[in-house]
Amino acid sequence: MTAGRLFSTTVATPAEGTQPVRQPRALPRLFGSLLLVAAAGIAGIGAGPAPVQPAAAPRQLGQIVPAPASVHPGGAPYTLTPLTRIRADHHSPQVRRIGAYLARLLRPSTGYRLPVTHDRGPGGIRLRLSSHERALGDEGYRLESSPGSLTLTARKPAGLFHAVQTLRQLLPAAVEKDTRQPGPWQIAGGTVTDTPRYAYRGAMLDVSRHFFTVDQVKRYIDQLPLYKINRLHLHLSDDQGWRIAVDSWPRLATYGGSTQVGGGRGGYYTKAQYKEILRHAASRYLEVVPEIDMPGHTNAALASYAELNCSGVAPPLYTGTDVGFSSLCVPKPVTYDFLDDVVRELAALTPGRYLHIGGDEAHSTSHADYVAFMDKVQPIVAKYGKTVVGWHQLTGATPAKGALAQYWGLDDTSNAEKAQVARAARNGTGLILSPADRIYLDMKYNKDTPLGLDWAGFVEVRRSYDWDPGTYLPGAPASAVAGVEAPLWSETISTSDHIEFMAFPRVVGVAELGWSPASTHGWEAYRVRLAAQGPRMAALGIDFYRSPQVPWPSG
Ligand code: NGO
Repeated sequence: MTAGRLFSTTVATPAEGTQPVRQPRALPRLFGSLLLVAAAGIAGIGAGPAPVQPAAAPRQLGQIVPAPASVHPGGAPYTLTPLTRIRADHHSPQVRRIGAYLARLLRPSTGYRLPVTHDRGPGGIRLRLSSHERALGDEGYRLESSPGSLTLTARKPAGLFHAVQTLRQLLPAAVEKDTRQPGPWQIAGGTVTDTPRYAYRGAMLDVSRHFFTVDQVKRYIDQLPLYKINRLHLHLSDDQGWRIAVDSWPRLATYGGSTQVGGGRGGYYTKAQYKEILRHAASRYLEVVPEIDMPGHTNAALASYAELNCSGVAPPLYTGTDVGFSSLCVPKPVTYDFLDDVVRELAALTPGRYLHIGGDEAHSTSHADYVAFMDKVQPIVAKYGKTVVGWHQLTGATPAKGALAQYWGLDDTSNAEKAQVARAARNGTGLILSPADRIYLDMKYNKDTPLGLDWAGFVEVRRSYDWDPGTYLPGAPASAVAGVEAPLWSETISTSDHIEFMAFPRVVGVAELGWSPASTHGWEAYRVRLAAQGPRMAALGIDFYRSPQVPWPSG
């Protein structure tokens, strides 16, 4: 239990010098327990009851999720007023867009005009980019709050964007509402300096088993960045549906995308629609990782083109939920012409660096064929300038240089399988950790959860949070871990409400595993901070699962 780092007792801000931390006037019950935990952390005596001392940090600064690397509370708060300006004091259009995004977030609930200006005057909310801030890296930021101004500083725009998310969380939850609220709108005095633990902090959405519209995907894209998630992996093809238009093989989408689990209408993204998703994701600093699953999970493609089948006969479309029965025809040359076209078109659409080639559950492909297939496909991905990502079965073949393997095993996956992944990691394959019995968002929370699957067991909120990516896979060097990703498979998921109920709040914990220093990790402190996110998620209209493990505020 090391929550003490969140509540550093050093109380210095450049603007105001050193001041005593002021005790908040009224502490809600939840905050009281958070302070006990924090005080225990400061004293280094574990999570038992402890006196609240030396002084309480202002409440908001202790509630940020993911926990920041360092928080120094201090001084009087910054207050938003009807005259507040947002000063994007940099020529970068990205900074101006972040300023406009912040204004759009704050205007409806505050009712203030919040003009976004380019001047460098004093006061207001200042968005600064500074190339000198090396320590802030690609995504880090500093937030300094004092009565005179609120200054966000970063080396890169992504850092400023994350700073804006912290700023949101420092305002009352009602700021997230889309109608005017009473305020006051104060941000506790102090400094937050923050950088992520991992560069890869992902969420995956399976748009194949059930199709999700552009608007549904955009809604999820709007929700994830609040917790500093920075990758959206889209599972674009599977047995039940091919969801992205490919000009050179048009039936993939028009026929292969025409249904879904249960036999509904399905759908697919035209290239223009897919670009709209990409644009929206980019505006939220989310890199999209597209996946075309192969050589298994390919019934939709095999049904669309007879020549892709070893038999030359196309199977019917599939609307069930079995896995492992389909395979591209490894010996046929047309398979690689097909994949060259698909990868070329998808890579051309993709601004991000990764292209996910699946590789899981190829139960209808022999091992020798699987290895031969991966040897042929990975160079195609490289040829079109992308880095391979594959499910961890890829480590049973020869992962390309620089590839990432996505581990989706369980705590009790065989040692041999874990060892194979760890060996690849020692040989330079990076790891994305998605242990299914920890962070598969489609696993039921408990036996009564109306949605989801349970093949990996029930995954309550604590279970999804209470593990360490750095030490999870025995024998894998901590430096091989690129990050974490929470997949949401959609066999039973077909609406935005479903997405939100299964993802929230578990994806918040995954975000914290990906962002926060290991030293801040601790369930007892986290559950209290997570509880404080309840009203914020509710204000955003997110229908999250009210886990009994979390002391949500009543009302
Ligand atoms: C597995 C399987 C998917 C299922 C999912 C359901 C992987 C990588 N392959 O995860 O096809 O949809 O479980 O939880």
